[in-house]
Amino acid sequence: MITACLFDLDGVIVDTARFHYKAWRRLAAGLGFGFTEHDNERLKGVSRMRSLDILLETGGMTGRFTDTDKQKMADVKNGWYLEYVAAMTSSDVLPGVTDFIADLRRHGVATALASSSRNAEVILRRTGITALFDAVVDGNDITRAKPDPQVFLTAASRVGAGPGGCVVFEDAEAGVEAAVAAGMRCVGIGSAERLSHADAVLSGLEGVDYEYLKKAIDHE
Ligand code: B16
Ligand code: MG
Repeated sequence: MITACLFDLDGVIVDTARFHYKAWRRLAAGLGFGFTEHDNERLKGVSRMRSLDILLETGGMTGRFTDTDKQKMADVKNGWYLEYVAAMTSSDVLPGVTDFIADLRRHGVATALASSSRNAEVILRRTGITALFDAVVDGNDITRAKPDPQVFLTAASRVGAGPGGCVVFEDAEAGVEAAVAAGMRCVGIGSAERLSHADAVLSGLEGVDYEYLKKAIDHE
């Protein structure tokens, strides 16, 4: 039984991961070190301040800055990120997302956004998809970021669903871990090797509908 589907934002609904990467790489360049796409994988799904710590660790700069310096760096990165986001339109919604969510709702499945990002609302507005979700839970509503299950448990309770009836869609390892910790089923979006703890892995949501989802996660 599927009562609710909970969607991660970056990497599942929209491809903002490339904007996060561009902004973090720009910050790293300013600090004098390179930051590769491979390095960036570790930042997916985790909070802004944890991302900064991982970035500084990659550049061998752990412990070099005060908390105030780090807050300033995170603010600068976020300013650049928001400049990139300001140029987004409805064409940035990933293929299949709108049709899939509409089909879920036709079948009476509740839908919620469950993102670690504090910028989720602005991204939903820019791309015109706020109305696709019965509830929106983001980085402003939680105190513990993924891999903690808090964001998914909060989203489930907002739509009145128990964890056992929820299916999470996630592109980050930290997010899959969070879904498993919440006692929910999880569809990974991306590489099966990287997201090996998910119940099923898809390359994206294009062509996916409610019936397809039921078959994909049906292990019983
Ligand atoms: P912000 P998600 C996450 O969003 C991103 O994957 C992660 O890379 C980012 O650091 C985090 O949001 C915080 O984002 O700086 O915008 O608050 O994948 O959970 O939708
Ligand atoms: Mg993500």
